[in-house]
Amino acid sequence: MPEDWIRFYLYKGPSFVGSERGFEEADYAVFGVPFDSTASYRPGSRFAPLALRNASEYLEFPREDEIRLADLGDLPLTNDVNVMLDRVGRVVDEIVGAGKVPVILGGEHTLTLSSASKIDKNVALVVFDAHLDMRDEYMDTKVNHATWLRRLIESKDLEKVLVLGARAFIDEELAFAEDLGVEVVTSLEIETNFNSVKKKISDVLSNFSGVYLSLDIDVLDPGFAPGVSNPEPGGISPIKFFELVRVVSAIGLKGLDVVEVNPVFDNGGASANAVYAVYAALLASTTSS
Ligand SMILES: [Mn+2]
Repeated sequence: MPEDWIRFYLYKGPSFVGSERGFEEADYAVFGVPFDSTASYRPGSRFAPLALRNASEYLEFPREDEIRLADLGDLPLTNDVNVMLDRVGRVVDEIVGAGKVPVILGGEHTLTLSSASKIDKNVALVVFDAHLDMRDEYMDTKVNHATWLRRLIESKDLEKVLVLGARAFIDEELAFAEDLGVEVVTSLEIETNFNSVKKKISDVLSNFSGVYLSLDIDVLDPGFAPGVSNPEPGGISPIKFFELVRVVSAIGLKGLDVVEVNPVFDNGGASANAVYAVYAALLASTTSS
């Protein structure tokens, strides 16, 4: 090929964990969703897919070659939440249809309403998040980053939903969670009772054939991860986060997303922790199967 010199001398920009693997050779298919149009406090998570790729190229990961992933690129920009959800669903369908696991780089949390709706029976939904995202309505809209989990539960019969690290919610959300059997583990429980929480999570998930894992990086304390759109004090530490991610992912990942990183407010901590959590999840899922 006459253009070989272009690939030899020049670099087209970061890919997730430096992957140059094609879709056919991958077990995990990564794509970005640069969308933050329903942001209520600090917009900017649309810049996260690029920031996560950038951070991922500078971190070092033992055994990263065991994780066979392809970075497919980003969805095109849109300001319409329904268009974004439709595109996420179409791409997830293609990836799952090819027998691969989707790994989604958000963007705001709303995207999970579409990706997690593709969950099969006997797959648990596990969400790490400071928030419950189960409001009925927020800032005059029904579909946004603060309501998506309620919309998902209303539209799909999920066998098990676990929310880990929660600490910021209103009474209406807690009541909805209790009524629908959503299990909520607070950040206080994780920080003060770590070993029993860890055992409880692995006991609950042992009955399932797989997990869809949604990682909202605001689950971490803002001291570790300041660059998120809605920082909430009193969060968990990275070491405990990675360990719980490992325990959950060892069940077998059927899908994963990492959301709410906001590079506009980040000092690098949120991006690096997000990438490391994804790496911990993929390695645990790969080596347990
Ligand atoms: Mn959140």
